[in-house]
Amino acid sequence: MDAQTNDAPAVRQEARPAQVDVVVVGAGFSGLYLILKLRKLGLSFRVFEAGSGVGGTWYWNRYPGARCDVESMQYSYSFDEDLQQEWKWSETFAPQPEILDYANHVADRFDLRRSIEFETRVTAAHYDAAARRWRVETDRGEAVSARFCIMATGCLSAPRAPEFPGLESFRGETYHTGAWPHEGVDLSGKRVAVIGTGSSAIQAIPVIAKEAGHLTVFQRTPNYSIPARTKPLTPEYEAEWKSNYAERREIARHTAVGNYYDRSKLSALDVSDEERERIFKDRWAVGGTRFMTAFKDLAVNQAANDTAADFVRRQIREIVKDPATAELLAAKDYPIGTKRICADSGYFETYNRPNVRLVDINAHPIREITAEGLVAGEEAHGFDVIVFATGFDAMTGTLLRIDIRGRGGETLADAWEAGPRTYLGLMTAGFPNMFMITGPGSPSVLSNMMVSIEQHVDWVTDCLDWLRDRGVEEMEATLEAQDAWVEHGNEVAYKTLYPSAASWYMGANIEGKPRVFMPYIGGVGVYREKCDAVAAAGYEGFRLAGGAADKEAAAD
Ligand code: NA7
Repeated sequence: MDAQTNDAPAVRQEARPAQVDVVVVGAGFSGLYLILKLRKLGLSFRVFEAGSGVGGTWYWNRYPGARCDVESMQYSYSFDEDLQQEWKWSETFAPQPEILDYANHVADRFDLRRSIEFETRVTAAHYDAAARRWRVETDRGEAVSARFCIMATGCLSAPRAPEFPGLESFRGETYHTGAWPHEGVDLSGKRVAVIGTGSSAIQAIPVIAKEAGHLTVFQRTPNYSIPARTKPLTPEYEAEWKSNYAERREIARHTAVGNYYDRSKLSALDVSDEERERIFKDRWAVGGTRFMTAFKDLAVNQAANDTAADFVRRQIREIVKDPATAELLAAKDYPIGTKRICADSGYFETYNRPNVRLVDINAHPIREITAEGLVAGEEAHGFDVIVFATGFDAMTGTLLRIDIRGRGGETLADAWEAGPRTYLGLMTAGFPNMFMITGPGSPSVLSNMMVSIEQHVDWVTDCLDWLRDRGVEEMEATLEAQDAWVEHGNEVAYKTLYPSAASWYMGANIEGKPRVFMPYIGGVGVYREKCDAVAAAGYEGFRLAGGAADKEAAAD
């Protein structure tokens, strides 16, 4: 029986066979679209979701101020014309509750909920090479046998909080932004600490500051942030998008990051100082992370990047009244954009409030958490609430928390000991018939996730159809194809400035995690072409076995 909550109204449930064609792990935007596509194919499948509702990232990340930094009109599915015409976004950048409403709307509109087993976490997946099937186990003690396993587990779904000594002794409340209570948290009048100044913190801090009695922010690394300047969608803007949706979506699918943006063709170094300043000012006034597309070379040329970083630092110094605080907030040690650029709503302005204080934990490290609060440097701070905005074990964390064993019992943790290795971010050698949606080695977190999710789900389900037509029972990335893809991924990454930052893209936020640049930075369009070419060539780089594949092998 599925647990039903407010998130998941009672619905008719499907039969739950112990043997299916496909197991899907996760019912976020990837899982939801997969259900639709698998139904169309007529394959049998089961879908397990740890949460009590759909929406994945947007189900869990309910912290105050949570909002998407991709524009609403583009952060949605494109697969259904009626859906994209009928859904109405309220703002240019949608707040989390509205995106969750959208996920729920999609689930209801296409009657997807009946296929999902909520509050069921997949704990293990072991491949039986003789049977060519996965045995998938859940925390409800069930085991399911599936030919294919699709990990639609998200890239930022394993929240992590540092293990500060004394944490258990704290008498107040603690929360992680990535696992925020669904009923909300009453912070009114309270003494609140926020640890971390990443994207989540930068969105949450202005909202928390307004509600809390006092807020202390503990910063390890300052972040570059651009004002989002979200505003209500005008009917004209919406109509313009909706009457050009098909064309704009198609253009977006072939761009670098999957967004329909005006990307500059100019180098930041080819224009006069005045012209550059005017262009940055325009982008700053428009708002949002498209600031980074002001010039074509901000991500690849240090001198060009310096001009953008310098511009943002100057804005911070203008906004923040206390010069010492402004200096602490002005990022200097890494190129702008190489840690994920943030989009905020009044973040830097918040430090002008009398009830907000910034503590630099490089100068005053957090030594311990106490019953009353925490000790940073020599100072004891008293708190009622500590908010951990300390991020995620990104891209690999969720997969590695599942006991995944491939051919011969090798664990995924062992296979990825030196960092994730995949072919196209879709499969890993040694783990046949296991697909990842937006896995490491694909554009994923560097792209508009909706675009990448649709591309992966379409590719994987087309592939399943193709395999079924030919009676193929097993598909596995070859080591050669995987090695070449990893090498290519590194090559393109190291042509950019990205690897120079200690970012979660590099695994640098987790102690002991291998430092490799995990997403594919070659571009969404280029990547799509590569995936399509691989499929057109009969799934080049994959070893196929069973059915027609065996006959072809025998004939060779
Ligand atoms: P992020 O971007 O990983 O930010 C986490 C923040 O927490 C960041 O400022 C970290 O500082 C800080 N942090 C992490 N560990 C510690 C310890 N031990 N002590 C103090 N501070 C710490 O996570 P978010 O949730 O904000 O955003 C994740 C993505 O979600 C975001 O990029 C968007 O794509 C959406 P650090 O920079 O590591 O020094």
